[in-house]
Amino acid sequence: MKKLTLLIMTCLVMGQVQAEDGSRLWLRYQSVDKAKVNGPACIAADELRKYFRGDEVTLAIDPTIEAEAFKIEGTTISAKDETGLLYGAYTLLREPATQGYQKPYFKYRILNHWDNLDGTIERGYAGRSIFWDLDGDQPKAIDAALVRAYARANASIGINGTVLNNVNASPRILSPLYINKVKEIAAILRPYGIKVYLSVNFASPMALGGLKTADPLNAKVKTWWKAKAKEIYREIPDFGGFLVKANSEGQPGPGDYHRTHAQGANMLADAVAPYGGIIMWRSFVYGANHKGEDRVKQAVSEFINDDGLFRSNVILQSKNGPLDFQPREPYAPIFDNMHKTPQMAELQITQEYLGQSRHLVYLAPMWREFFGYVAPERLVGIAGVANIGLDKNWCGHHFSQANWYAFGRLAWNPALRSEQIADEWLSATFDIDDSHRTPLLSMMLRSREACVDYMMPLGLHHIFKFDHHYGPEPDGYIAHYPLEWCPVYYHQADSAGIGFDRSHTGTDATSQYREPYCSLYDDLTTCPERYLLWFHHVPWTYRTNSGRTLIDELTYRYGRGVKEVESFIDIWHNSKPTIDEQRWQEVDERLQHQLDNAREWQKTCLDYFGSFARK
Ligand code: GCW
Repeated sequence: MKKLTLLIMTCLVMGQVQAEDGSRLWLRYQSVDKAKVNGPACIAADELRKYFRGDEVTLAIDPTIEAEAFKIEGTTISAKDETGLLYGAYTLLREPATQGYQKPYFKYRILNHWDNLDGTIERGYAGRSIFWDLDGDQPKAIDAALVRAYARANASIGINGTVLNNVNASPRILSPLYINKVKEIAAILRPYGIKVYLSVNFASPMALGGLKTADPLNAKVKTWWKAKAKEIYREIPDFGGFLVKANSEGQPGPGDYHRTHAQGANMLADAVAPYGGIIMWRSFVYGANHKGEDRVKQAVSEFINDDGLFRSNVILQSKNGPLDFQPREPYAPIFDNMHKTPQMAELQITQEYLGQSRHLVYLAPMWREFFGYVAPERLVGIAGVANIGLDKNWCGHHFSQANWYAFGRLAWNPALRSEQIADEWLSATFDIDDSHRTPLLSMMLRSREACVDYMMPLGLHHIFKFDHHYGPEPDGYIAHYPLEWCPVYYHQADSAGIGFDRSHTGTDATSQYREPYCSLYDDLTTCPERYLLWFHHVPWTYRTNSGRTLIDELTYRYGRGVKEVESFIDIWHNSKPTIDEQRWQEVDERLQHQLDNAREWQKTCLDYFGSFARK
């Protein structure tokens, strides 16, 4: 009898202990089921009833509070509606001592999924899409439980929108079959305060509607989009709107008909305006119209004449840097040049160029750096290219979860310090005490700078292997490729020196910046070293701030990056006793791999650059 009781008890306890495979993200609350919750039945109430450690909480609807905001007084959370209550509830669960009023900083806090309808994800490194796959030629059934878990994780950090498909968009997403699927997803996300948006292919009226043109000034085209918007809103009344990649990297757009971006965007804006929808129009456009122009200048050249011409429900969405999500870029000057157009920043969570989900690189410091140049008050929102897939731990690397978390927290409050965000995330994600948390925190905070050092220090950029954007290929050159896809174009190394002259003696990209940055970057002696080779072609014998010659400084920085990763491994090994086995092992394997990669970067780049410098 005694034995049996023991067995049953053991099973009960074991049943409660969930595997630490990372699937619970930062939401590892233990259920205590003791709080009495007063107020309306809603998700906030369910979460608090289950997980709040206090005895009683009250939820109150207060119509005078702004949408999405909340107030916590004592243990009463007040908000305009259930979404505000939910944000308040997650805040209280995270920080039980929170008091006072909070509201999200940005109106639009949106994830961009580059998910294709066949289940693959462009630049996804954590498995296949959580939304899409095919069953024969039909869309596969939506996994409602998974989508709900996704919604909960996003709501817990305040994300309020999601674009469900790749910006390289298949026209099929607008077919009735897929609109129905989107409706299903929207129904799961809605109670969590998350709106759905879709990326659309500008030529959809041709591909789906059988029209001969997608010219935005053509009456039939306009009518087609209006009818499509009506059809979508009939099914999904709170649909957010469209995200558009037009005339970029082979995608169709208004330029195909000699129309401007504003003409294209406005035609779509008019279609969704009656329902309160928005158009997020991307400025990531280069190539076609700008042969020979420095690629980092092209967005400004392409869009500047459209400033002031967009409808009020169009938002221009631009990547943080002018090139393409490099480990370090100066901010994109388009943010200085569009004065009458609402703007959003597109940040990339998925680490396409920062070791993907194999390297431990915490991105909050990079995004905070960007906000140091582009003040959040100049933006109406931020979009983050998601790093989420079907992998058990959602993001491939356990520490990549921190980037999803940090994106949400910064969208809520861009003034939060990287350190605070990392600290919150670590505390919620692992069961570690202060003495073990401090070194892990230090590892996270140093990790982005380490990545810059071992990949592309001193302003180097885009010296990645062709297409997969992972390893080094500084000698990359393919004659029949566009020059702006070739690494040699970006570093310009020769026997005299290295770097891209973007000053007034070169491409004059510096002139697109506002003062003081324009002058600061233009002058070799005042250009911050972190952007040195981005803006200048510098002799090998040039003395950097440390007194070292340029080649010695590069050598020093590559070495420093590698040493940092070695130190991360030490930190991780010291933390072994406090981290659960599975996650410890999985991170450890990846750190070893990161070290091998860092050494490969160091060797490949220094051998190659040294062959010019040390001639
Ligand atoms: O970062 C680059 C990627 C492409 C991507 C493109 C874009 C979705 O390498 O895969 O396409 O930019 O942002 O449109």
